[in-house]
Amino acid sequence: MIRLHGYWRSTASYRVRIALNLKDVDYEQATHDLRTGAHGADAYREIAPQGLVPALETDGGTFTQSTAIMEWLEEVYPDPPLLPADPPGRAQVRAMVALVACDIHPLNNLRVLQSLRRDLGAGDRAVSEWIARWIGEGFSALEEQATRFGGAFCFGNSPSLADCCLVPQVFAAERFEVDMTPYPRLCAINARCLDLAAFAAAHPARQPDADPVG
Ligand SMILES: N[C@@H](CCC(=O)N[C@@H](CS)C(=O)NCC(=O)O)C(=O)O
Repeated sequence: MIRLHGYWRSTASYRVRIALNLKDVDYEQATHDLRTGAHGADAYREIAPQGLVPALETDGGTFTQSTAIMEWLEEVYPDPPLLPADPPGRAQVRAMVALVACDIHPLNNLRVLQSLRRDLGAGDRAVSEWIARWIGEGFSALEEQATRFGGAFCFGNSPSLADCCLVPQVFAAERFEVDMTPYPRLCAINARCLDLAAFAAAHPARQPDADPVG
């Protein structure tokens, strides 16, 4: 049994959905609506003490933090590999993962944006500039790293954990209307990924808890 606790529009959950799909692992989903604060419920904190999504319940334990979950998947389901075989390659992929997961995403997630508005009095324009700044700084560096180490994908010519992080972050950038034209390589990799069934099936709009279109 594998149950992914997530939310359709959560980019950290989206990362894990991609990795599960790439490894062809069956899973069920439990949704926690971030808009209503459902992720803060006591019952969910029993599963995930931080009250954040995603969390992965498995027969081998319950795990939190999307990057730890993806590394667990890599160890338990090694095929296909989402990390290169050689240590330098693995370090480069993990650096790209950290760039997105540690240096972009935390600055733009829901509770930080809520705090900017509520605690610091930021208005819509200031919040938009904040989001664009941190995504822009991160994507500028990631564009360069993907140029140095990438081919068809962020690293080399097969999908890796770096792509599992890139695609959801591009989704967020587009949702927040960040200009993506300075990052042609990231845009090309994102498009190539979304052509693959594993990435397409993980897209927020295709999740059972997604808002109906229209
Ligand atoms: N570092 C964590 C981040 C988890 C996280 O912030 N998840 C977001 C959704 S993408 C969340 O639960 N946000 C709720 C909130 O900020 O209140 C991970 O990679 O799993």
